[in-house]
Amino acid sequence: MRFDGDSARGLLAAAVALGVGELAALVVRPSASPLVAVGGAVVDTAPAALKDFAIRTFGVHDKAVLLGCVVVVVAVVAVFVGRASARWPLIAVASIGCASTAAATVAAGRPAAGPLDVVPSVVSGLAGAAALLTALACRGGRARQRVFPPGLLPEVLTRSAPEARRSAGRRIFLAGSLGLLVVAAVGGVAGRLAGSGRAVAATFRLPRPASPAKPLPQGADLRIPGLAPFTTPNHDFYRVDTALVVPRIDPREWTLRITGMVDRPMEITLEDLLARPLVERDITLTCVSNEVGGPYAGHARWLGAPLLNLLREAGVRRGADQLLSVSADGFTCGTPLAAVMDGRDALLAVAMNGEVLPAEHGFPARMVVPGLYGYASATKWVVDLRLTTFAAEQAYWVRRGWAADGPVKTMSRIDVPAPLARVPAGPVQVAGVAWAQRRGVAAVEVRADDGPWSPARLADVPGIDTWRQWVWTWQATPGTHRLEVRATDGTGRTQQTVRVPPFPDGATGDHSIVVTVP
Ligand SMILES: Nc1nc2c(c(=O)[nH]1)N[C@H]1C(S)=C(S)[C@@H](COP(=O)(O)O)O[C@H]1N2
Ligand SMILES: [Mo]
Repeated sequence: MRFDGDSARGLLAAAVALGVGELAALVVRPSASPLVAVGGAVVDTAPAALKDFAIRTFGVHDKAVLLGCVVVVVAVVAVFVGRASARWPLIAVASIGCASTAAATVAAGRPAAGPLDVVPSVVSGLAGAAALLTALACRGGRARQRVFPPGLLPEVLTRSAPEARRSAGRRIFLAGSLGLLVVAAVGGVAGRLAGSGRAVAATFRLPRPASPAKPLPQGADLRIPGLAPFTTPNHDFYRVDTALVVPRIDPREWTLRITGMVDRPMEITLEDLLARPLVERDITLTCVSNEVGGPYAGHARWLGAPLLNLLREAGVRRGADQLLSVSADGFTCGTPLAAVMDGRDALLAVAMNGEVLPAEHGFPARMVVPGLYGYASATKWVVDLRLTTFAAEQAYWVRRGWAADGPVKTMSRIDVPAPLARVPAGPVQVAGVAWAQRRGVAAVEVRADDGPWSPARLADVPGIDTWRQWVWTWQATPGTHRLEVRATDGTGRTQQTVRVPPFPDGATGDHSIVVTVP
């Protein structure tokens, strides 16, 4: 296919449409942008295997990659529309209309969408069509005559004008479109940045915990370079969610409803929540999508209200077995009620490592339940707690085939040396983390080249709900070697060595790395 003026016209129209759509979304609602709405719908409808692949391959960049793909698809379609526009201008305009209507429909159907959410898509379509028609008019020739009856266009754009004035008109159009594009691009980016600043502006003071966490034991952090620190700083904490745009919630307007199978439905404000006795606990959070040796695990000290007390106040009815939590962007999580009520530190958290929750991690409030993977327990931007049954309602990932219950599997990981590192001969520190929330890590063993297992030295831990650092000294000899780790939990069970992928209930298998000793 040749790239020519027709294709360029299509691309220009698409770029103007997308840019204007972003700009309009700034005024309406960031997630109402046609790009974000369609991207979000793709996320929600994509098959589980594809999502699994995206998380595995692109990691935290999965969202950028997805939006990039949507833009590429739009660009390809735009080239075809541009090429068709010379012969069939009305069909080209109609297809822009269809695309914009489709985007508007998708935007209106997104969770938490209001009636205004169609506006960015509609405005975007109008801008795209206007850009295409103007470009056609500038081009002149037969296509122009077919779309524009004589006398409709400004004289500078028409044949009757002298060539010099006509090309001046074309230049004005080109400059105008480029100007619009720059405004839209700059406005879009600046708006998104301003949006991130807004949440920081409206924040709140954290109360003191009624029940502070025990100080971390001296030896919790082995402080080995390259080893994940015991407490993960907030800005390094992994992020996994379906939100293409981070929800920005005004804490003054936030409320949490407790409904469903309860005797006394409740609605509490953030002020109510902060006035309750809050507890502070050390809990390690892990993601079911984490591959063996993967990075989706982090540790933080959380401050929050025990869910148990809240639910007791609401009065859970007999028969309920699922706590369905709903986030401001429509994501849902199904937590076994038994896990929330069995006395573990299931929290409605407002702070992470001494700071209000970062926007990316659920500001102003999220759930944290030790021992369950995040998809089944850790709803960020939570606004609804619905008491229900597993038989009656399925949560977001369960509808997509993931297990309804999500207990964390015992897992261990080698952080140092790095995979494929070159290490000197002689004693080498091999170190990493292991986790088995709710059961605790009782032992970690390491071996080289399928030799005998040796016990690693375990760091101290504050309890059974956190990960545990470990270190082992290996006598390295020249050659290429494979180092392998496995953990045993507090019940005496050693982690499953059979390799299974994350879908549908979490990966298993021993982590191993290969290193070279010169
Ligand atoms: N609203 C919302 N909450 C969510 C998710 C999500 O997609 N949306 N993902 C869950 C998953 S799969 C995990 S592993 C944890 C990750 O929490 P983090 O991003 O703070 O590390 O959040 C959970 N809470
Ligand atoms: Mo997850």
